[in-house]
Amino acid sequence: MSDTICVLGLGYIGLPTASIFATKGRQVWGVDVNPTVVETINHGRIHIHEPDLDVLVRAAVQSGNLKATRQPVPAGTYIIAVPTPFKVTPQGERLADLSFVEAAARSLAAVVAPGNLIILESTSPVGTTEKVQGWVADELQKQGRPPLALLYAHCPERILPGQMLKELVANDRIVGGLTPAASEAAKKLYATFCSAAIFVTDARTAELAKLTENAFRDVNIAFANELSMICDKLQVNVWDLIRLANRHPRVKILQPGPGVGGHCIAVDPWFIIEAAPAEARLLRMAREVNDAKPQHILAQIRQRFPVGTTLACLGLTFKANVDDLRESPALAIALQLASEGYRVLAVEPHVRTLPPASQGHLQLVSMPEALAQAAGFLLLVDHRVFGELRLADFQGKPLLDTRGLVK
Ligand code: SAJ
Repeated sequence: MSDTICVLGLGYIGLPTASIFATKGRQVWGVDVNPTVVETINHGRIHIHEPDLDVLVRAAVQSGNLKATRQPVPAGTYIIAVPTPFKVTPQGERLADLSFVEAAARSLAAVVAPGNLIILESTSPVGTTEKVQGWVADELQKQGRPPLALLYAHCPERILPGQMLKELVANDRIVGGLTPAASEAAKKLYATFCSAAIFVTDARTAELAKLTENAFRDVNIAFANELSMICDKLQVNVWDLIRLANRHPRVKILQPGPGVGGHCIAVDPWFIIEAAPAEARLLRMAREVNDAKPQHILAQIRQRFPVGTTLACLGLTFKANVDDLRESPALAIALQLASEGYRVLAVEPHVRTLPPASQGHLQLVSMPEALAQAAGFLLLVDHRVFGELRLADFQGKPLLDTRGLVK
């Protein structure tokens, strides 16, 4: 049993992680509170989309090493990989919602044994690993069990949606234990599949490192988005500007777009802002700039196209070459236009059916259908396939290209 791994949360991080351990010969129990997810995985299928993940999960389940269940199972190592969203207070402040982490941690009290390693992979505010330790201890006490000597570490995931399986193996990792023994145990565990360097630090540094990485990207995207708004005002082509500025050896500006989506970059900086509101001024401003970008795009559309116009949105996903519509600024823009009385067509080659909330508001069409029916075009996602489009393809109809893709 000490070799067994129990992964709590079978989502975008937990499922690939559980599966890769299983394909490396470890006995893995995957735990999820959703019975449909458990059943799907036990049939060797997946409930999320990520290139090649289906093959990995099928191999893991068929080998007999990965089994899904609804309750934690006794194991040597527990990995918590549940969501850490934020909640918005009536005053508009965003505060980390650790309820899923707390529930997962408390659920472990029924199964843990002395010497077990408990790893928090979920992106979390500084101090959460210590809280996990507190929740497990509290729950043990409530259940009348004696305090146990357990090892705790934070090992943040860093994999990029769309390239998860490659990055799971190839990215350097940071492990931060509450004790040096916990760090060493966690390092040994990840060396099972991680072929890159594994750096050891303390839990608080590991927690802040992960948040810092995503905040760094958010600030840099905000710089690009702010530049694009400045350029709109000064009538300068922002794409030409960035291309030229990036010829400087120490300048590397990212790309503007219709906003920042997904579950990571638009969330994690808030965990730093919550902890150090007076200091994190730039981080807050970056979040506000990126969150305001869809409104800037909407204002441009309203200026160019009267209500009632048939518009074709090219791309709906939260970023290029993925089929993930969660927290997508492109989808939010398309739905907002539909609610204002535009007729909105959507060309989204990565999506076969729209989520229920979008059905009836947007109409999925092919590119030729969009070209035949739409009076105007909005390029919202820089999917590789749209890179083949040329201005001439739009037959003189107006195009608002939020990604600077069409030449
Ligand atoms: N975006 C731009 N312009 C750019 C780059 C991105 O507008 O130049 C937009 C995208 O369109 C998207 C959003 O930003 O809406 C985020 O996309 P992303 O590709 O930058 O990042 P994510 O959210 O898919 O994944 C990030 C990654 N973090 C970093 O690159 C520092 C990934 O490594 C993390 O594991 C992941 O967050 C996570 O789970 O935290």
